[in-house]
Amino acid sequence: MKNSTTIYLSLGSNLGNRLNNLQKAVFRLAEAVGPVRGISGVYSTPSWGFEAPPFLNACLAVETVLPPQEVLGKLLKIESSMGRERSVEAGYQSRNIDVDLLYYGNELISTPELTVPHPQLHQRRFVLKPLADIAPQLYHPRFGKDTRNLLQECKDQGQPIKVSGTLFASREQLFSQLNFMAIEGNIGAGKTTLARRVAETYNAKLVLERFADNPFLPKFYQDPGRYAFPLEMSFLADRYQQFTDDTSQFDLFKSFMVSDYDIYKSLIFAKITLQKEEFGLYRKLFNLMYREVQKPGIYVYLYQDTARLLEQIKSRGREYELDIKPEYLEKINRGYLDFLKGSPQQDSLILDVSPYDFVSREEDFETLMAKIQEHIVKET
Ligand code: PH2
Ligand code: MG
Ligand code: MG
Repeated sequence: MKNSTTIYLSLGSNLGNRLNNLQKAVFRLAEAVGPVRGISGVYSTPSWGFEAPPFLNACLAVETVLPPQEVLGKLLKIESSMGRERSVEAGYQSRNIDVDLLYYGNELISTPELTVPHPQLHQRRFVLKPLADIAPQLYHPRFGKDTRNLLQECKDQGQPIKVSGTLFASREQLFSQLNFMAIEGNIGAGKTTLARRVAETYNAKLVLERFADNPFLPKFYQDPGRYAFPLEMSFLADRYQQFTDDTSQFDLFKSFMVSDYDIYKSLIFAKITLQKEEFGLYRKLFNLMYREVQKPGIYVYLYQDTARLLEQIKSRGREYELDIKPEYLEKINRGYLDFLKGSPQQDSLILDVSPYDFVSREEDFETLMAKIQEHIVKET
């Protein structure tokens, strides 16, 4: 096998969700060029060399087996796959993503397409400052100076300012910052299926609702008026106990937790199924318990249209669910959306899954994960 080389890259964005643009580029580079070995802080920098909105810039160290020309080809491909458009006009233009090759090991390269080290890196604080985070002593093979020296001698007036955002080498690491992702949704929306996929893909601990043995559920679907209160109370008691047990056991080998429910669902259902006075009593108990439970870092609500919910309920064939009416599902959906609207302190995302089939289409699963990422990775 060919020996690998460590290369250094500069990332920049001054359009759109700049932080997520940088993050997307990191993931694509890891896939197309090689493992990411170093990631600098993220800096806000005034545009250099032209009048434009400020940039976010960062630098990466990547280990690659590709030769320089192929690396360059990958960088251009990543830029265009992210929608970068290059116009023929002279000079710099604003861009959602720019990825430049700064160093390729300590090689000196000079071809019509590629100059390495990057011919202007020593004139740019937006490059040198982040580079100094990950490679302060990296030696410039042409100037015989390291990054710190270059930074000290740099005449560029634009001062990079570190921002609070962080870039991650993998989505697993990105999601693990949340500690806990709750996946919610209507009956039959695919909560469990998606939570399982997330757990498998990103090495998360899976917390699933266990309720098949609730003795009141079949009775409730037969006679809701009579069985709603004991049903909701027993759901609450079970969920509280399970949830507390499952979320308090820390698993050293997992990156974060993903659940297919949130304790709040108890209150949402109770509001629909209970009479007013019953609900008042229920809520008192709920609030006492809710204080004690772990809150998710993100709450993802899967929206699915009623026709498909009914289809999916039918195909999983739980007998007591087969008489569920569309109106009931619509009420539940309303209940969830009202809850989300009334809980601005909770970071929540409504994911419309109706155009997707994340069970059998890998690219649909990826699209949904990219949407969650985009929601999480934003400038504050
Ligand atoms: N990139 C340029 C030109 N000017 N200025 C900042 N602050 N950041 C950049 O990444 C940048 C720039 C050409 O690629
Ligand atoms: Mg550039
Ligand atoms: Mg470029």
